[in-house]
Amino acid sequence: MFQQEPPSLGNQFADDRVLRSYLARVLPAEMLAEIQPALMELGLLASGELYRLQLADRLNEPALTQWDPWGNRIDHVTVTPLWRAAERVAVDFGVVATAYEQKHGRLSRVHQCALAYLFTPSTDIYSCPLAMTDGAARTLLGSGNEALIERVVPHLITRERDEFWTAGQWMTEITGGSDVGLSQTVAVPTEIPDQEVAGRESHAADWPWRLYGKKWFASAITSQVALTLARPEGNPPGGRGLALFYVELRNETGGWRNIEIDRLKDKLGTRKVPTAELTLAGTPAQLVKGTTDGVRNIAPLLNITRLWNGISAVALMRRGLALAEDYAGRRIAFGARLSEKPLHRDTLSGLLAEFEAAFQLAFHVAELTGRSEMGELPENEAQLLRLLTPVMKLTTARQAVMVLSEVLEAFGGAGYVEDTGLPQLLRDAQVLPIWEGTTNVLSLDTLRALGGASESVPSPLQALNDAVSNCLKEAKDPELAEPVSITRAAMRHAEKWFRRVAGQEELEAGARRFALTLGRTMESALLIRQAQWSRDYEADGRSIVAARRFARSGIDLLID
Ligand code: MFK
Repeated sequence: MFQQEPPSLGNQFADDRVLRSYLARVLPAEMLAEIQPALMELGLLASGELYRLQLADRLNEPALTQWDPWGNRIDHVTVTPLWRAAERVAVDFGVVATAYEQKHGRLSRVHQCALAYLFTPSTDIYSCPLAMTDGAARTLLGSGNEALIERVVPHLITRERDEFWTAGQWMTEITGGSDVGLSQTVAVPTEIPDQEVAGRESHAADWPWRLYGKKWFASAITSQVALTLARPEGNPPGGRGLALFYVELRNETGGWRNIEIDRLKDKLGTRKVPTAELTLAGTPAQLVKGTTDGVRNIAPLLNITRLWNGISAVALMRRGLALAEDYAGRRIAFGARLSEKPLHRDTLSGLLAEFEAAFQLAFHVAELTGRSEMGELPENEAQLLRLLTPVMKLTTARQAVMVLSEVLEAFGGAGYVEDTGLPQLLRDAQVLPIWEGTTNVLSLDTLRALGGASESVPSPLQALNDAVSNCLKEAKDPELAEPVSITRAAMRHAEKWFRRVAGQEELEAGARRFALTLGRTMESALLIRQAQWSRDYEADGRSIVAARRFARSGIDLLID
């Protein structure tokens, strides 16, 4: 009887030419030598123990038990075995901590993103609570709230398993999904009896607000703490009338602090993540920073989780391609291995080019984020980071959905069959363009980052133009001449289009094509730079092939 050999994974660090070549270019050799053993170890876990557990754990899902047998409301949530293992691995490898220890200064973010990239595909989106934890740490550190920084941040960035807390983010409400300013949760000041304030007998003085409302999509509800938005009574409508609050989910005896879990969300993918619908029924809370401007104050969290979204997008693409490439060497059809079939090879190399380009952009934003966190970004590059964060998130998320859909097809029917574990890749990827800002919302954020419409080219766009030119300057190989000229033309076209439609309705109507064009243009430029480096220092022409393929695949999506 015929039995098909399944795809298998090698060490996910050792086998990843794209990651290794990138790290070799951007990291000093001593740093790479120092961090490489842990990356190897994580690459081995990702292809071995964690991957096996992921396949074995396929049918397990988190569960909510709302009542005990005796009529008490308990809202007990269990998570899957892989999730429990993933937390331990994340803490041991410092998947959040590395970015805050800053052992390697501005490159610590790149190091952390390399860990997150290796960690993500075999851990069933445990990256969600890690992204939120990272975003909360960054937000609190920037808030100037010394009491919260001292009390909370050490738990978020620790390498001690028993000390580790994850953070949640509760922004989304049924009224205000993307339009967060429509949120209806209210914050009411607590009346604190004088003697409590004086004697500190209760915790009322530590929790001067109570929150009332419903959150429609709270991130993993297993977190110890959360950042959320609510409108202090009497504040005006809109995002400016919201304030940013800090919440601890459970009291000293483990009971919920006036939080009810109405249900876990029943989603297309990311099914292992216990995202939930909540009622806040007088939840004790503290202000993080002022009584207004909640949207602006939570923005650092959004920008970090958008970086994670991009790293997750390239990590899932890489996983799909690793499996598809391995399988192509094993599967025989029409008289030969798929890897020997020109059409199959051509299909995979198109996907590889998309992945390589996306990888460069996601990690470039990590580089800029790391420099920003060290206070090393000049104004023009700070504007570039603000612009590239939404551009990168939306571009890589769309690429992930396209690539993973094709990856499933590369397995034929097996890609559509659940117990191969493959369909989960596409389902999980499909969330990437939705949460943390949809493609359209982030296209509008791209316009916001450009400072609104203006007749002249705004300086963030100039900063992007400069960044593209700097990358292209490095290309000397004649094979890169064509991609260089396509990329230059796309950048010029984007600037010209922006100037022409400034102030007109066409600007908003075309914002998505514009943002994707910026994303793909920057990806192309970065890939060209990497390809030249790889030819010069590694005598490897494979990224040149990818750069040529990517540039020809349509990077200018604007329609005049
Ligand atoms: C692997 C990852 C796993 C993730 C797991 C997720 C699980 C949880 C699921 C979710 O709930 S995901 C939901 C995430 N939701 C969003 O991302 C919201 C999407 N909507 C937006 O991003 C809108 O653009 C926004 C809510 C920000 C619009 O709100 P407003 O109130 O209309 O914004 P406005 O008035 O333009 O901006 C307010 C201020 O914030 C402005 O500053 P100023 O007050 O100084 O003028 C803006 O410049 C600033 N701002 C907005 N976005 C910013 C920002 N600043 C920096 N960076 C940004 N991204």
